[in-house]
Amino acid sequence: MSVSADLPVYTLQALQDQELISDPLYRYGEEALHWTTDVDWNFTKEFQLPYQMLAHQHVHLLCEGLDTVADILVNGKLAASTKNAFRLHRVPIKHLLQQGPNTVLIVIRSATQYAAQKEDSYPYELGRAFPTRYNFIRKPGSDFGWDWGPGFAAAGIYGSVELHAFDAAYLTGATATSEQICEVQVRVPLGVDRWWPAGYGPQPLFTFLLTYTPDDGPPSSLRRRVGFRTLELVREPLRNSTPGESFYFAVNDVPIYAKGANVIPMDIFHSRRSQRPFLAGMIADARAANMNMLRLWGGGLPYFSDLFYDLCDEAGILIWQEATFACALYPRDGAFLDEVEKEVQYQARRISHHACLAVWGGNNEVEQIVEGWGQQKNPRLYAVDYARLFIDTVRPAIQQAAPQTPFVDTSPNSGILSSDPYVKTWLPTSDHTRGDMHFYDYTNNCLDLTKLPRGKFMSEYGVLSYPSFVLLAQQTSAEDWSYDSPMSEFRMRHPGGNQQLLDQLKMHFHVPPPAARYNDSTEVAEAFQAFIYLSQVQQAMCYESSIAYWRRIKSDPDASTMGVLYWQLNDVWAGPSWSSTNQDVDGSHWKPLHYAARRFYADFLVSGMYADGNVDVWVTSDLGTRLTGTVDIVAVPWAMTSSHDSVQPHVTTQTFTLGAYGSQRIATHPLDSLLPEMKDSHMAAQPRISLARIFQRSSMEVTLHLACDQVAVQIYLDAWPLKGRFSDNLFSCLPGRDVRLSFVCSEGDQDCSMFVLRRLLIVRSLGGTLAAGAD
Ligand code: BMA
Repeated sequence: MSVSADLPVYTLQALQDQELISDPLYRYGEEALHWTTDVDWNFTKEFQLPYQMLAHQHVHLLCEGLDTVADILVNGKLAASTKNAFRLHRVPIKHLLQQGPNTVLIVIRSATQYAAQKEDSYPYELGRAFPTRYNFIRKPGSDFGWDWGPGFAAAGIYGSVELHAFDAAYLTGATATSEQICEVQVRVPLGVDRWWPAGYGPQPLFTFLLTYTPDDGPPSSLRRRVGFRTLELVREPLRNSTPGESFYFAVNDVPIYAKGANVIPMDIFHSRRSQRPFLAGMIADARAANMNMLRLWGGGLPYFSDLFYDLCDEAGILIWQEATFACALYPRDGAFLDEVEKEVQYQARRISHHACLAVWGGNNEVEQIVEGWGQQKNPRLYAVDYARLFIDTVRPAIQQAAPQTPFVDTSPNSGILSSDPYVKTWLPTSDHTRGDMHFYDYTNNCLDLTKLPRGKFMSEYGVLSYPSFVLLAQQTSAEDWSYDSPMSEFRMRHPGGNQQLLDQLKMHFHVPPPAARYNDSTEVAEAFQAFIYLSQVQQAMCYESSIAYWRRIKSDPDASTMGVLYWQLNDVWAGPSWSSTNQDVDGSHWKPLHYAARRFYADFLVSGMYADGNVDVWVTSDLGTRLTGTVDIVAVPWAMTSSHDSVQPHVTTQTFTLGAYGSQRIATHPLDSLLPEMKDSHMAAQPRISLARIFQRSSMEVTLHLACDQVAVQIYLDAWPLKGRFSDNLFSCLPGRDVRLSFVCSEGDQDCSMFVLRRLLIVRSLGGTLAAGAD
């Protein structure tokens, strides 16, 4: 079987495009296509050699994104063998070329077979969090499957394959043709406009052109855009001799509160969604949610294209850049370390000039494996392995190219005793008094703030939810639509995830019974959609409650929390995960969490918490100016209606003055005082939410007025497949007080008329689903 395809491409993508297979993500496609991982694939290109090419001194074949283990043959002769998807392979082939027709054949070997051979021949066991052997091959680990996505371990080329003919040395940026490295120092005038992360200032960028003229050849030039700023990772003792040390980024000497998320691969096939609209779309999603930092997580393909970093420079999105290691111990034989060194050098040279680059991370959760699994087996062996790879190989390779960029050897980490020599503390990675933390709690009530660690920097935190039904329905069929269906079990990749999710939901809501309890398929589909909606509302409530808490305690000496990057921003299929955006055909589709993120990451945040009969109200600011103002604390009785004699909300107004970048509690009210006579008012049945008004504001924007006859909360609107964003979502509506919002269509060829919106509009609210007594 052979098909033709343009690069970049992956095998299954090419077969799907030629309709030789159906969507690999549909139902059990992953199982049906398992055979494709155990075979080799040939990528062949026949071409006429451009005239005069052989007149040049050198002809190189440049292969970018060759995934992964491959033999490159030119006219049937082996030119090179590669085994690293993260390197640019430069292969001299002049000696194999001929005038006229030529053939390049790239045989990509089965990644699973290769990894198995490597593991079987490795002298001792290497622990990992997932069953697949992803730690024995330099390929994105999550390609083999992860706890949020399927594993196709597909073969492909996510970059380009090009012929380069030249005589003299020329500038290449990251890799010099003959490995000569030249360093260029640029004197920057003192008052140069500084680059700032989003929310802290503008992002002025300067283009410089570097030209190199060798004695024996034509000049070559390199264009780079840079932003000037200072950036530090501040790890210093805390005030009031509080045990521990700080962990925050300071840009131009201003402490930054990092607000963002973790990024997983854009797609199961790395050739897809690497184009500008997708990358710009994801960064726009981050900016729309008031984020200023993204962590490019080390378990997938964290090395994005140059364009991605350019877009982050422009948007003021700081990058926590991780090297490609996660949740496993890795080999340390010479060949492996050599591959890693070359890979990390290449990537560090390629991206380290970007203003957005805040920190380089050596790996994701590898120390946790040393700490856990390694500790049981042979702690010294695995600690030495760890140091050989991350301290003696990865770190120097990065520091050589990016000496100015802070480095952390792992995440979560508990700090270092010294940076030169670089000596780890090896303290427990769960130590909240120093470094960054990863926090997941699948048993306790996610709204119980007493269960949250007061970490210095929460670089991972997450709660599961289901993908939006409108997208899940594209990849499943009606018989799958129940949370206890075999398909829901198949798609839930977090062990025990469905039960954990159900248990958490039961703490907060009435959960609709599973499919078996219904008579007809409509009821089954409706119940499943209600379950999905509840899982998404719960996720948004948990993140809003926890992240507002971690923002509040930034000024608390023994907490000094200075960042939250929640798990995870994006998705690779319609499956249960921690994401805030679903993957949709031509971009992303926001889950309720992403609309909530826009609120809980706002530069100025008013938040409340209930504890011991009291309601505390806080104001928190990431703005560099002093703020004064008032906050209305509105207590709304569930029984409120639109009738004139209905009980009304109780408003308490609180004034405040808040210093720059401050966070403080401005009021504490006993709950009884906030709603004296309303304590035992209960929500009536499902509130009726109606479209009071709708009109076309412009060709791309529709305005809606929603009205409700009862108090309605967690109202979620969806208009899929119409592409666009609501100006707000997951909000409350009070009877007699219409909610006005708009829907702005995304660019592109779609009918954005109010009639289409009205027809597609789905409105959900909590209504009768609240657990009895849960006021
Ligand atoms: C952390 C991450 C990922 C994982 C996530 C959710 O371990 O680093 O490996 O997907 O938690 O379990």
